[in-house]
Amino acid sequence: MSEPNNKNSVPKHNSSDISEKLESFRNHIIPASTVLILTHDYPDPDCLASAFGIFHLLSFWGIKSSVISFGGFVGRAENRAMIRFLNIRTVPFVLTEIKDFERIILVDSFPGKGNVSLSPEVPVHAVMDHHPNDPPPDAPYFYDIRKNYGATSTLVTKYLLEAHCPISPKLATALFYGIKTDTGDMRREVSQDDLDCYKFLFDIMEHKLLSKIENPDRDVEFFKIIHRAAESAVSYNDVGYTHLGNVTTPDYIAEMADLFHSLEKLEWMICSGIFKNQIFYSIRSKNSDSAGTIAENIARAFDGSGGGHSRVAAGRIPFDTEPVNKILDKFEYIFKTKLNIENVAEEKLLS
Ligand SMILES: [Mn+2]
Repeated sequence: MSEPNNKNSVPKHNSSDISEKLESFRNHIIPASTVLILTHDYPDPDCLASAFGIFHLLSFWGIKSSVISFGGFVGRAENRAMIRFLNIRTVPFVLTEIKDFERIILVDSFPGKGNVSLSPEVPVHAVMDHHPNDPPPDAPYFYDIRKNYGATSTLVTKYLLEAHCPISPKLATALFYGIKTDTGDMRREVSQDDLDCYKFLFDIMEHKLLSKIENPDRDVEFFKIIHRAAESAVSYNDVGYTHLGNVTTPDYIAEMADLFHSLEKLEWMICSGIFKNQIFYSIRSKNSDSAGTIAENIARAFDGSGGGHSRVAAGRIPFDTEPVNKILDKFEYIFKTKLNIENVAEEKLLS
């Protein structure tokens, strides 16, 4: 496996733009010697790979002490395998001391969103994301937000290449997997840059490791969750919905949304579950451009947090003050209204 030193096969799009951004990013971070790289709370492969890439870039620039951290934990078996096989070292957010870090970088997430365990008053220094968020015009931090990108890993790959930072086979595997999962194997929201980086990384990654990551050993709980999801799944025309009850990791909610969404008759799939006094939900759509907006509107009705992309979105709703069943009823009522199915009869999804 060789390291990509020549840039002939490297995506050229917006390279001047990337070079300015890279310079600005560097100026915002250097000369710090301690950096916290933070992702959203229940990290997916795209944010893990992005953080891993930034970690490598910072160490290439001579920063000795940077730490990848997130507030929740990694529940999905594939993502646990990714961390294990690619040696991505992370530190739980509760074990970090903010004051120990001179700089804070958010990847694949945005300041003030409810899915990052950083108090809104703590200043961040850099934000790299592809979610549809707009920083205030006077934002004091560096930001590079590419709403047209399918993955933050694409942006990070371009930074690494522009900086001439070596990309090891393990790092390439992480970034490739980040792009692969966030674009649904190039199925949705893909830019030319995503595709170019995907092809570029394909040639230097470790394919056997990727196969191990994508086919991990699973615990019994996973199969019990599938059973539970299948038993409680209902449909309203082409909208599927299943509520998982209490789950041991919120990742199950996204996983079951993905799995059941592949059912041929469904356009939409919504999955909810309860974790730590919150209702987590995931929304999937095959053709619409409004999953993110719907997730955000639902969250707003409850003082929760939510959002995402046009076809993949999620959110969470706290229920400290009211009984969970009441909140769940209201949650169902709101998503039915948003999808114009409030008068459609409920059927068992798998009957
Ligand atoms: Mn992402």
